[in-house]
Amino acid sequence: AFVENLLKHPTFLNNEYHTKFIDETPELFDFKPRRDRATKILRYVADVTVNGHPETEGRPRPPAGIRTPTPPKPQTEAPASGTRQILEEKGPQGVADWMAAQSRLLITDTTMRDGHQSLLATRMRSIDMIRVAPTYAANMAGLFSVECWGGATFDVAYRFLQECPWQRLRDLRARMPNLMTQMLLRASNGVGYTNYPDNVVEGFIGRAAESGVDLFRVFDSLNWVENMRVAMDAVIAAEKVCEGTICYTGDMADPERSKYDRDYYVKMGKDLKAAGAHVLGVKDMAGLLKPASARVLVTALKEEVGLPIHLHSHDTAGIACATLLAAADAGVDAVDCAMDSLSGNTSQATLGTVVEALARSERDTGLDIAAIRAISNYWEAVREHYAAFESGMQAPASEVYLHEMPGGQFTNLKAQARSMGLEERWHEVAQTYADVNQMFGDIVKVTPSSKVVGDMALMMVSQGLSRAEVEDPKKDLSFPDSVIDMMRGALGQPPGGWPQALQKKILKNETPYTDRPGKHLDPVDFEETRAEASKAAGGVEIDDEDLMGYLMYPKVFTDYRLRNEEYGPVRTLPTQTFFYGMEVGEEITAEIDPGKTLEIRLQALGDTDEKGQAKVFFELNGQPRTVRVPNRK
Ligand code: BTN
Ligand code: 3PY
Ligand code: ZN
Repeated sequence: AFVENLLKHPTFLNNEYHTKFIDETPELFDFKPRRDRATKILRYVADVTVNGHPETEGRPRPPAGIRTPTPPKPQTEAPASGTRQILEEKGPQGVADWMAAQSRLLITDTTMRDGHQSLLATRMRSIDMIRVAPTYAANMAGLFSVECWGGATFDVAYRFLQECPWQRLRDLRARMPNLMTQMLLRASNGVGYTNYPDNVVEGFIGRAAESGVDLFRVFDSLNWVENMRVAMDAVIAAEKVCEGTICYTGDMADPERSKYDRDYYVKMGKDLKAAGAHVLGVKDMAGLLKPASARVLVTALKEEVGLPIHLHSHDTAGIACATLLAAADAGVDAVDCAMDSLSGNTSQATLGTVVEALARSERDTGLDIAAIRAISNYWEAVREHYAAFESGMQAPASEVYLHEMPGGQFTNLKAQARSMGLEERWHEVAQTYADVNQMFGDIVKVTPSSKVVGDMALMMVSQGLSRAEVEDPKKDLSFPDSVIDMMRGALGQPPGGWPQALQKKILKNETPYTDRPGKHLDPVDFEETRAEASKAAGGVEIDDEDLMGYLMYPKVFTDYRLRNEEYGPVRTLPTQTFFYGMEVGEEITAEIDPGKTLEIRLQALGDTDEKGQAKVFFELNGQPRTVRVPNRK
C-alpha cells in the first residue's frame, strides 16, 4: 500500500521527488490494510448472509433451493454475420438502406433493457445477460438489434446493483459480435433526469460509441427537435446509427386531442430527417398507439418522410401485438419485442407471438421459433430470481388510456405511492396524473417529463389538492423542485409553450427562458472533474468511462466506487448470492477474471461477539477462511 501511495503521488509522478520526499510526506503512510478481491467478496457474502440485502428486505422471495439457470447452447461456434457487420462494412446509412430493402419484418429484442426496466424495476444484473449473450449471437443472428443499454439501466447498475454499466456494455458487445447493440438516450438529458452541458452530452456519446453502442435511439422528453441536435450530431460524428425518435402521445384519432395529430408527427419526422437521422424511431412509451392509428401513422411517415421506421410500443393495455401487426401491414421496417417470458403488461409485445403471427406471410421475420422458446425459457428461470422486484401487476388495463404513464414509470410510481401510504388510492393517483398532464398543457410524458408529472400528482393526492386549487393564483403553494425547474425551461419547450398563468404562479417573478437549456450551461472542464471525482472516491484512478459516470451521477458514482473498494467485484456473484447471501453447506463459484475462479463454500455461521461482530466460516478454493462482519440485525 505504501508503494501504491508513492506511485500515484503527484510529486512522485512529476519527477519532483528528492531524498527527503518520503520523510516530508506523511500522507504516504495513510493506508488501510489492503485486502485482496477474494477477501472483499467474502466480506460482501458474509454481510448479506448475516444482515440481508437492503433492496430485498421485506419483499417476496424466490422459491427455496432456486438454481442458477443454464442458457441454451449456441448452435454454432462461428455466429453468422448480422447487422453489426453491415454497420462495420457499409456505415450507418448502409444499415438504413439495407433496412429499407428488406421485405421481412425486422425485430429488436428489448429484454435486456426495456423488458426488465418495465417489469422488474430495472434490477436485472449483468451476469444474467452476459451468460446468454453468446446464444443470442449464435441462435438469433437474424435480429435487427439488441436493446441492452441506456434508459434507467445506467443509474440502476451503479446505484442498486453495485456494478459498472460500462463493463456490462463491453461484455455484451464482445459476446454478440454480429448483432447491433442498441441504447436509449434521452438526448440532452443523457441517461439522467436533467439537461447536461453540451460537451458532457458529446463526451458521453463518444464514449458509449467506443465502448460498444451501435445504434442510438435519441428522443427528447418534450419532442423538441431543437434540443436533440447536439446528441444527434454526436452520434452521427461517431459513425453510429442515429435513430431520431418521435415520442407518441395522446390519441391521433381523437379530434379533441388535436395537438398531437397526423400532421404534427409528420412534421416532426421531417425535422428529424433534416437533422440527420438515419432511421426514424416512433416511441410509444406508454402503449397508447392503437392498431388503426398505427396503420395511419406508419403510412403517413413512410410516404412523407421516407426514412426506415422503427416502432417501439408497450403492452400495458394488452394491445401491443395488434398494433405491431397493423404497423407491419402498413410497411413498418422494424419493431421492438421482448422475449416471451419478459413481455406483456408494461413491457413490450411478445416476441415469439409476433414471429409466429407472421410466419409464412410476406413479412415472415425469418427468426427461429425453437431458438426463441429456448431463450425465453432461460429468461423465465432468470426472472424467478427477481421476485422481489415484481410489480404485482396482474393484468393489462385500459386505464393507461386515461393516465398515459410510460411503461417504465408505471410500476415505479406505484411503488412510490405505496411508500407514501397511497397504495389504496392508486386509481386516484392515475386520475390526478391525467389532470396534471392537462394542467401542464397536455405534454409528452416520458423520462424526465413523466417524472415531473408524477411528482406533481403525488403531491396533489397526498395533500388533497384539486387542479382548480393548484391553479388558483390566490392559493399559496410550494411546488416540487422538478416542477419549478421544468417551468423555468430547464427541460426545454413543449409545443405551444407552457401555460402562462400556471407558469407565473410557480415562478413568481422569475423570468423563464425559452431557448435551449444547454445554452445556459457552461462546458465542463473534464480534467478538473476527473481530479475531483478521484478525490471524492478516495484517490482511485478515474478513466473516461468513470468520468462520464461521475458527470451523469456524481453521488451515485462516488458511492459505487467507495463500496467497490470495500466489497470488490460483486458483479461476478450469482444473483441469488448477491441478493440473499448463502446457505450453510452451499457452494458457489465466481469468475473474477477470465480463468480466475473463486470457489466459495459457506461452512458455518458463528456467534456474534461483544463488539457486535459475527463470525462467518468459509472455504475459499479449499482453504478455510474466517470473516468478521458487523451484525446489524
Ligand atoms: C445499497 O447500498 O443499497 C446497495 C449496495 C450493497 C450494500 C451492501 S449489501 C451488504 C451490506 N449491507 C448493507 O446494508 N449494505 C451493504
Ligand atoms: C427511459 O427513458 O428510461 C424510458 O424508458 C423512456 O420510455
Ligand atoms: Zn419503452
